Amino acid sequence: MTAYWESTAPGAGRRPARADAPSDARVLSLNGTWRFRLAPTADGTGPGFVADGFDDSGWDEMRVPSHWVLEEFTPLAGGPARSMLGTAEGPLYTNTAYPIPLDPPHVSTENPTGDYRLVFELPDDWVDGTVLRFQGVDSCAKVWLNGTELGWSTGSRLPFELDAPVRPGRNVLAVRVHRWSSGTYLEDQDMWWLPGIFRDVELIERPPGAIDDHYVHADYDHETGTGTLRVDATTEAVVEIPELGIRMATGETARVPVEPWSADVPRLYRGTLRSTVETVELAVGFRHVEITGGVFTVNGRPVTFRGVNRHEHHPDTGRTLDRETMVQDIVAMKRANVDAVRTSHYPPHPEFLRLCDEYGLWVLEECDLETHGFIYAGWEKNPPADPAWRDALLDRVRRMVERDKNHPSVVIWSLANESWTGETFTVLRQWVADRDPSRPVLYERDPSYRDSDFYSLMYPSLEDLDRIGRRAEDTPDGVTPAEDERRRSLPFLLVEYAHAMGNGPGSLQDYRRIMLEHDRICGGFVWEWIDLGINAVTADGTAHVMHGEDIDYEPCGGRFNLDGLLFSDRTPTPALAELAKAYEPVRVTVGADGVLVDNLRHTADTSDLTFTWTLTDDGEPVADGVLDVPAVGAGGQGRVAVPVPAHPPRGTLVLTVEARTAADAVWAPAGHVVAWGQHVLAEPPVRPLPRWSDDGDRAPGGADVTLGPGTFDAATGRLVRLGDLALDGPVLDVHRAPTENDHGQGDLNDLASVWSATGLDRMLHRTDLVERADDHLRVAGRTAPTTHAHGVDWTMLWQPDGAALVLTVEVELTGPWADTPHRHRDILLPRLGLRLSLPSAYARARWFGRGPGETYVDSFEGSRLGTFDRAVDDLQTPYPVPQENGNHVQTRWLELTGKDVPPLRVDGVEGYPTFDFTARRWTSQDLQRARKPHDLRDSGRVWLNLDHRQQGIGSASVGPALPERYRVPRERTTWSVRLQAG
Ligand code: IPT
Repeated sequence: MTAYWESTAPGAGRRPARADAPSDARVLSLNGTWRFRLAPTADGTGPGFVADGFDDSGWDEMRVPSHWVLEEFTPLAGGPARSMLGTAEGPLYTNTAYPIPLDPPHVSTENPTGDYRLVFELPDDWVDGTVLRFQGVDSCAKVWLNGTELGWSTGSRLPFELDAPVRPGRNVLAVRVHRWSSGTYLEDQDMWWLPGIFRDVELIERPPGAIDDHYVHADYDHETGTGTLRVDATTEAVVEIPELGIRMATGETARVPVEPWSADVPRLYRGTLRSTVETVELAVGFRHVEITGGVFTVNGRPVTFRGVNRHEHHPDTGRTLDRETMVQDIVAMKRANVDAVRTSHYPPHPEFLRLCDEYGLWVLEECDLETHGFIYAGWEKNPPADPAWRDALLDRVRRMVERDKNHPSVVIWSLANESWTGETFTVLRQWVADRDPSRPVLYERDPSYRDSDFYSLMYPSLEDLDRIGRRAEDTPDGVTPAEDERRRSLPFLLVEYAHAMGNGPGSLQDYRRIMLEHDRICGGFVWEWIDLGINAVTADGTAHVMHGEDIDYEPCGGRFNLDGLLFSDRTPTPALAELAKAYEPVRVTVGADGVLVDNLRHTADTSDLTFTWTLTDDGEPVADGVLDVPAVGAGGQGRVAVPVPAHPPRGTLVLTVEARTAADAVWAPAGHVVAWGQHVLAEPPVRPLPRWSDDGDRAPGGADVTLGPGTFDAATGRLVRLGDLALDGPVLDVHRAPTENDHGQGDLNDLASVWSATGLDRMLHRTDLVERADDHLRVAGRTAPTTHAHGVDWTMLWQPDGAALVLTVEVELTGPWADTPHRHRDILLPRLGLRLSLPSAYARARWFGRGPGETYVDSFEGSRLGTFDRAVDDLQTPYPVPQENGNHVQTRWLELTGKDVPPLRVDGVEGYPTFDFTARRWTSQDLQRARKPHDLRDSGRVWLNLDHRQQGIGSASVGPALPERYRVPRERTTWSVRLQAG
C-alpha cells in the first residue's frame, strides 16, 4: 500500500479551492503555542497522539506558525534546549539537487516528522459548518480533529481547507507534518528546505448562506474610460460599490466610468459582497491585460516591468513572515522605484497580494512548482512529463488561481520555475485559459514556449537581450519552424537577470536602457530581492549570517542563497541605490540651460512631483530653487529652463535637479526623491603635469633619497616620508579580493581561480633602478607572481610640485599572460593601481567624486557626483561573505585625515583627472582569506588603493561574462596622480 506522503495524489478530504478575502465571518486564529514532538520517521510518535486524552505533557512547545528547524525548543519534561541550526537536521540549503534520493514519488525512511497537538476552546455560540484552514504547511500534513481524521495535503505554499466538525468547548487538533513527501519532488526551488506549519492556521465559521467563493470580473476599456464589473459567487449575494453607485446582484453586470488600476496609480474601489449571513470585502481594481501585436499591455499601454524576484524570507523565521515585514518589503520596493514583483517561486502569503493591490505593484504570480533536480537524471521521470503527476500539478495551479483570482495586482500567472518540459504544461495552461481568460500565462523553461504567452529567458547578455528586442534572436535547438515563428511573435519577459550575489550586480543601467528601447521587452525581474541568510552564532557566541556552506551536508547549494539587493536583515546593499536609479519612472536629463523630463510611467502624469534644482561648487550649495514643470503625461516629455545664476566657480560646478514626491504616500512621506539628474557646468583646470627633462646629472642616491617633500628608500625606491607623514609605498597592485561574481558559475567565468592560479594574489616586487635626477626620481622594477614567468614591468617617475609630489606610472605587461599551463585563455587584471600603507590614525575620508556608496565602472550611475565625508570604517560594505568592496570611481580629489597625522591629499592631474580609491584597515589578501566579516581584523595600518582602474562587477555568478568595456585592458598603460601631506 502506498503511504499517503509518497502518493502522487495531492491530498485527500480537502474542500475545493476558493478565493481568499477578508470577510466578517468569525475566525478563530489557532496560531500560538502548540505541543510538538519530532520523530525520525514518517511514523511520527505513532498512532496514539490523535486521541483526545493523549498525554502530551512531556512534549516540547512549538510556535505556530514557524519552521521547527529554526526554532529552539525545550522539552516540557526538562532537558537542554535544542537548536538545529548548522546541523543536517536543521535548515538545509540546496540549489538544484534534491536532498532525498531521486526515486519519485518515494522518499527515504529517514523523514523527520513533527507531531503537533493543540487543545482549544470553542466559544459557546459558534455554529456548525466550520472550516479549518492551513495557509501553508511544508511539506505534507495529515490532520485529525477530536480523534477523527479530516484529510491530508501537500503543496507547501498553498492553502488547504478541511471541513471541521468542531464541538462546543474543548477540541483537540492533531497534525502530523512530514519533512519529505511526494510534494518534495515538486518543490525543488533554490532555497532553504524549511519544514513546519509555517503560515496561519484558522477556524472559520461557515453558517448556511456563507459565501464560499466569489469571482470579481473587473475590466477596463481605455478607449471609453469605462469599467465593467460582474461578481460571480457560489451563493446569491448583493454587490455594493458605494463610490460608483453600484448595487446589484451577483451575476449582473455594471458599466460605469472609472479610474483604472495600475501599479503607479493603484485605484481601488472598496465595496462589499453581502449574503444573508456573510459580508465579504471587495477591493476592486479595473484593468485590462492584453497582449497585442506582440506587446504586453495593460489598459492599452505597454508595460515595461521594473521588477524584482521576491522570496519570502526573514533571517530568524524563514518563510514565516508577519504583515509588518511584508509592508517593509513593499515600502522598500516602492522607494527603490520597483513596480513589479515575481513571487519566485511560489504563491506568497495572501496578505502580500492584498498589499500589492493597495500599494501598487504589478505581480507575476508563480505557482509552487519546480522539478529542477530531475536534471541529474537527464529529466527522466520529470513529473510534468509523467501523467501520474497530472492531478498533483493541476491541484497546485488551481489552488493558486482560485485563491488569488480577484487581485488586480496579479497580471500574469506563471505555471512553474525550472521544470523543463512535459505534456502536463499544456493541460495546466488550458485549465488557466478556461478558468481565467483575463490574464496571460508564462512558462519560461520549455524552449518551444508552446504553453507560454511570453518568450522568456534568464540571464542573457546585453547583446542577446538587444537581439531579442529586435526579434532577431537565434533559434533555439530542437524546436519546429512553426514553434519558432510563434515564439518570435511573442512579447519577451526577462524573468531573471542581474544576479545580485555579493557585490553587484553591474550593468543595471545597461539592461534598463535596452529594455526601454524595445516594445517587445516587457521588462525584467532582478534576481533577487533579499539575501536568504539565517541569523546564527558560532560556538564562541559570535553572531553571523549563515549560508549553505556553513552546513556540513551534501548536496550543498553553497553561498548562492546570499544573492539579494538587501542583506538578510533588510538593510539595503549598495545595489539598491543603483537599482533605484535604473528604475527611475521619470528621467531627468539636465543640460547647461535646462532640464528634459521624460515620464516613463505607465499611467500617472508628473503632477505629484516637485522639481527642485541645486547648484553646488565642489559640493557646497551655492544656489537652489523650485522649477515649475507643467504636468507631463505618462509617456510624454517636457522641457524647462533652469534659472542658474552666474557664479564664478572655485571647484567643480554641478547642477542637480531632483524630482520629489509632493505629498505623503502610503509608501513614503512627501519629499521622497523619485528621480534626479546632474550636469557638470564647469570644472576647474586639472593640475598640469610638471615639466621634466632627461638631461642633467643622475645619481643612484645614498641611503635615503630625497626629492621635494619626499624621502625614498634607496633600495626599494618606495616613498617612506611625504612632508611630516611616515608612510610606505606605493607598490603596484593588480589584485582584488574576488567578489562572488568573480567566482563565476562553476567553471564558467571563474576569474577568481584564474587569478590565484596565475598568482595575482601573491605578487612579489623587485626594484631594478632608483635614479635621482635634478628634477625627478625614476624608480623602475617588476612585480610578478611566484611560480610564473609573467609579470608587470613598471616605472614610477616622481616629480616635485610645490609641496606635493606628482607620480607618473608606466606599466608594461610581460608575458606569456595567455595560454599558461592552466585553462586560461585570457587573464584579466582585476585592477591596475597603487597601494600605500598609511598610519592607522587616518580615520576619515573626504572626496569629490561619486558617492557616498561604493561605485564601480559598471555600477556608479545611482551615486551622485559631489563631495562626501565618511569615516574610513564606514567605507566598508559588510558583505556577509567578505569580498572586494568600497571602491569609488571618478574621484577628482581625496583627503584623508586623522588625529596627529597630517592630512593626505590626492589629486588627479592633467590627462588623468580622476582615479579610483579604496581605504581599509585590512588588505585585499585579508579580505580574500576571511570567510566571515568577524574574521577581518584591524591590521594596524590603513591601506589606501589609488587605482588607475578597477574592473567592473558584472553578474557572472549566474549570468554572462563581464562585458569587455568594463575590464582592465592588458596593455601598456600610463597614468599620474598627485600626493601631498600637510
Ligand atoms: C535560477 C533560478 O530560477 C533561481 O531560483 C536561482 O537559483 C537563480 O537561478 C540563481 O541564483 S536557475 C539558474 C540555472 C539560471
